[in-house]
Amino acid sequence: MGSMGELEIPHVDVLLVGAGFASFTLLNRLRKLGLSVTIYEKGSAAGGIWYWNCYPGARVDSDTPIYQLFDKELWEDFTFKERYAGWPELRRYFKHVEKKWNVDDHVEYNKHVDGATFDEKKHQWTVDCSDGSEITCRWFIPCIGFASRRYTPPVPGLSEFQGETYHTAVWPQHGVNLKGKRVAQIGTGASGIQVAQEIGPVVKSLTLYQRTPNFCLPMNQRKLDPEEEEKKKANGDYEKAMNDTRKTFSGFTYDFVEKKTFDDSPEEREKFYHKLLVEEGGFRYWLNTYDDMLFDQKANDEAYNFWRKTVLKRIKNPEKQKLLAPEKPPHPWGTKRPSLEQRFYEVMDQDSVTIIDVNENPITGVNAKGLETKLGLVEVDVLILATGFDSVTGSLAQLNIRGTDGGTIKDHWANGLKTSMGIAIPNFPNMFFLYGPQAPTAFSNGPSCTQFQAEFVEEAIKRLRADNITRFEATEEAEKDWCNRMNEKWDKTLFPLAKSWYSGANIPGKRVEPLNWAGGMVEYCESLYGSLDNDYQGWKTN
Ligand code: N01
Repeated sequence: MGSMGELEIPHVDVLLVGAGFASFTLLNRLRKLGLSVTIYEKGSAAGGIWYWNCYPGARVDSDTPIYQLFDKELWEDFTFKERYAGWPELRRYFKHVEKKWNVDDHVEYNKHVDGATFDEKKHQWTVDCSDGSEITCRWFIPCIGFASRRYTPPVPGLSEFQGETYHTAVWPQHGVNLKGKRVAQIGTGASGIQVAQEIGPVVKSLTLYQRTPNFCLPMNQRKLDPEEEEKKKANGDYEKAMNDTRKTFSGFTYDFVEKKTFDDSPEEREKFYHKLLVEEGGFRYWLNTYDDMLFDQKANDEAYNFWRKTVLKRIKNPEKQKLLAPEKPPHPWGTKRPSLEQRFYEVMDQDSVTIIDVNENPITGVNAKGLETKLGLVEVDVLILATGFDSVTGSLAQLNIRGTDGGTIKDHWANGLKTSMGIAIPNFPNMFFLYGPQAPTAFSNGPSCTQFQAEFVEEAIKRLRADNITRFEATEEAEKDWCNRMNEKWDKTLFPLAKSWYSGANIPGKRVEPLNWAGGMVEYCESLYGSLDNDYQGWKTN
C-alpha cells in the first residue's frame, strides 16, 4: 500500500472487498503477479459467510475435499474433521489460510466499504468507507457473495416483542443459550432447517412458522479418519476431486447421468433413486440424477414421489406428514434449494415441536409476549428469523458504486438485471465481481465457482498489464448477449415454476427474473475464458 501522508489517499493496484474464499484466492494469485493487493472486510475476522452466519448448526452442504481453496499448499497440512464442516471448523480453516499465506499486511478488518467512483483521467477507482477513509485502486473487485444483504419480512408488530430476536445471518458471535427456552422460528430454508434440527432437541418448545416445505436430503454426515485422508492426499485423490469439479454442471465431483428418467424400468429407477437418496446422500439426488429431472415435469414428479415415500417413513404425526411432505408439492422437486439434513424429520416429529403453515394461518401480529395467528397467541422467549436474504443482486446493489454515467449498480439494473458473463458491467470499468449475479453462483459449489472466476481475473489482468491496457470495460453487446443466453437456459428448465430466491421471488416487489446462470460451469468457464481471445472480444480496452 502507498504511504499515507496527511492529505495523501492510499493507493493499491487491487482492492478486494470481503474476506472469504473469493478474495483470498485472488489475493494470493494477484500478489504473485507483483501487484499490491488489499482486502477490506467489514467483519472482525475472516470467513465471509462463515463469519456472519454462526447460528447453531450452521454447516456447509458441499463435502470434503471440494469445500476449500484448491491450493495444495493449503490442504497438504489442513485436514477437515468431518465430511461436511461446521462453521467453527471453517473459521479455523480461514485462520490456517491467513497464517499459511501470511496475509496480515493485506487484510483490514472492521472496514466497511460504502461506495466507489471511477476516475476517467487516471483509470482508477476511489473507494470510500463508512469510517470516512478513502483508498484508490486500479482494480476494484467486490467479493461479497450472494448473501450479504439479509432480509427481514414486514411482520406486523415485530419491534414490540420483548423477548430476544435473532436473524440467522447476524447471529451473535458469542452465541445464544437456547436450552429450555420457548422458541419461535420463521423460515425453513437452508438456515432454518439447520437451526431447527439443532435446537429442537434442547429447547423447551419450538414453534416453526413454515411458508414452503423444504424437501431435504439426508446429509449422511460422518467423521473423517485423518489417516485415511492423508492416504487420499498421497494418492492424488484430492487433486483429482478438485480437477473433476471443472468438468461438471455445478462444480461438484459428480454430474447428471446421461439418461432419462423413463429409460429405466420402475425397478431400476427405484434402485437408482435409493442409491442416491439413501445410500450416498448429499446433493446426489439433486445433481447426480437423471438429466431430465429439472426439465421434464413427469420426470420431476417421479423424483418427488420417491423422495416423499422415503421421508414419510420417518414422520409419524399425520399432520406433520402433510406439512413436511405434501401429496402435491408447491413447486417441482429441486427447483428450490433442497437442504441437507441430519435427523431433521425425527426432530420435527417431536411433541415439543409445532409447525404452523403461514399460508393457512398467517402471522397477524407480534406483541410483547409472542406471535399471533388465528390459532391464538404463542408466547415465546426467543424469536429466530431464518428469513434469508435479498439474494444474489442485493449484495452489490446495496453499495453506492457509481459507474461512468454517474448511475449506481442499482440504477443499472432498474429495468432488469444485466451483466456481462456475471463478472462485469458496462459503465463500470476495471471492476469485476465474484460469486455474484448471472454467474453459476447459487447453482454451484462456492469454492469451485470463485476459483474459476479468479483464474479468469488473474489471466485478464496479466494480459492487460503486458499489453499496457489500463482501462477494461465490458461492452453492451456482450451484456445483451449474456442476458439472452441467461434467459434461454432458464426458460428450458422447471425453475421458473418455483417462487424462490433463485429468481428474486422471496422479496416482495423485487423483479422476478433468473439471477443465476443455469447453463452449467463448463459452458460458463468456456465463455468467460474465451472472451479474452481474439483481441478481447466482448471488452473495450484502452
Ligand atoms: O434463506 P432462504 P436461507 N413469512 O431464502 C421464509 C445458502 N445457505 O438463509 O420458501 C414466512 O432459503 C422462506 O419461505 P419461502 C444456501 O444457498 C447455505 O435459509 O420463501 N416465511 C424460507 O423458508 C441457501 O439456499 C447453507 O416460502 C418467510 C426462509 O424464510 C441460501 O443461503 C446454510 C417469509 C428463507 O429461506 C439462503 O438460505 C445457510 C415470510 N414473510 C444458507 N419470508 C449451507 O450450506 C421469508 N420466509 C448449509
